[in-house]
Amino acid sequence: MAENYKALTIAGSDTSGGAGMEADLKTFEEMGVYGMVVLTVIVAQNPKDWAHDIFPIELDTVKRQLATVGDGIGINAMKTGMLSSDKLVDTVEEAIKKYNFKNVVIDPVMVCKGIDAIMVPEAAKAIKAKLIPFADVVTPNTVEAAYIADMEKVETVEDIKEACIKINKLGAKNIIIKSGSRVEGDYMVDVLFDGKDFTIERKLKQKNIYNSGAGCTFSAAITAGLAKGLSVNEAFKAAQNFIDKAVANSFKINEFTGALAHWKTR
Ligand code: PXL
Repeated sequence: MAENYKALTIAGSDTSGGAGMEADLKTFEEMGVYGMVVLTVIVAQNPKDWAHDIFPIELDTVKRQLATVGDGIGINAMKTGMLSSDKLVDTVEEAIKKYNFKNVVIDPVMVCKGIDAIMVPEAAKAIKAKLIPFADVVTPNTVEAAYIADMEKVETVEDIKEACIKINKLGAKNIIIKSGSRVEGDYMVDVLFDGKDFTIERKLKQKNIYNSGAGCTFSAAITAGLAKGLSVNEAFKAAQNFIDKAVANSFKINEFTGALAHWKTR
């Protein structure tokens, strides 16, 4: 029998399908990994203005889902996504310890596309204190990296490197900061720091694309790579290839936003 790899996402549902656990599951599937979900919140968008409303799942329901996977199945790797309260973050921390989850990828979702204010400050504080120390890989964007590293701003490659070192000191083993479109200029950079060496990938910014859900997808692709037994460096490269194709083929879904084409590496 062929070996099967299992990955878990502890994340919210983006009803519109582009981000959150929808992006994670599509990515796991495309990368040949069996995906499972512990649902934390449901995000519904207002059809009139696309404002996001967040509906949390009961904490006990989250715990039951964690037991299903932790006690009932087992995993090769996991990631986190939207965790909208400090209690939820505590629950996830307890589960990582209790079920001894390995290959833990923390995507410290604190901001959504377009808005750079931290959504839920108590949850962000808890993610920094409780989850960053357990991370085999943490995948912040530059806004989240600035928050975690306690820096005023992260806007240049030098800032990114400084943030990586600071976040490593908090206990995260590997830090991957994706600049996306937030760093100035024609190029974007993805930086991996393993506590010793930096791997820096510079790419021309793609034009006329949508990148909603790109953060979730990138982090899910790294998780899938780790689930398959790749090293962090190999998983980083594989995730870049995956995200580049998905973004290059992104498409408009309505007057407000577009989505990635997760199937383009087939
Ligand atoms: O991209 C951040 C994100 C994560 N998770 C869910 C979301 C969003 C952004 O909309 O809806 C569920």
